[in-house]
Amino acid sequence: MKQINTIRTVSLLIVVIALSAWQLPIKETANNKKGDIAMTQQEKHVLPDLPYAHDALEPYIDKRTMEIHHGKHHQAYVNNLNNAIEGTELANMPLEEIFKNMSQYSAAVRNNGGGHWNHDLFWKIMSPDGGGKPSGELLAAIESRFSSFENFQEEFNRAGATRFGSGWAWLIVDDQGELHVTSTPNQDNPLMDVADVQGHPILGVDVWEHAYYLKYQNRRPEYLDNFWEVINWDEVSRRYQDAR
Ligand code: MN3
Repeated sequence: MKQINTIRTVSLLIVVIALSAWQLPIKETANNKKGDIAMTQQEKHVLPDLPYAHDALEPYIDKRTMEIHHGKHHQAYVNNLNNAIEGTELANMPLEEIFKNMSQYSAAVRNNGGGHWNHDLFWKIMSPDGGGKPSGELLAAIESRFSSFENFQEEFNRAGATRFGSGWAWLIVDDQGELHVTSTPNQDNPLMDVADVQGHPILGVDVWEHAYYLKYQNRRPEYLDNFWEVINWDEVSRRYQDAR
């Protein structure tokens, strides 16, 4: 019995010593690690899920384009953005805040921050149940600003078709609540202080070749015509109300 007690005590001691020896350095590492992980989780931007299947926008936007566009291009913007802001003051700043002073930051933050934000909007303002026209206040505002919905479509398509090289066409709401059609090069957007025309985007179309080339090749205007078939007007209207 005494022997068992001694063994028990010795074993317990060994366990306690082992634990404290193990815990001290581990605890420190664990704290550091935990800190890093927690910060990292806070800092990291993540690729949003598509709100529909890759083939859901067929026949207007093909499955393969959606797979590459979302899974490769958008993912790359997210990864490169995270790399560009890691350990900087921008790591915990919302993109919209960064855009306000975009001219002060690097091209990597501008291209990849814009790329992430723009595509996040793009996936959401499309839907397999989209198309048609908006209704209510947004339709009234479009008709009042552009004379008719058809005129607005023409102006928007023209903005997309005439944007030289890569970029985006937008419908934005300015500080006075007025609608404007505009376009930006590369991954810029109208929230950025570098944009010629600034405002809050409520609708945007990606006119980079990667958005349409597999299905439409060089026929950007045809892609733009078909884009209207997948616009999620409920989401655009929601953004219109938010922006005002
Ligand atoms: Mn794109």
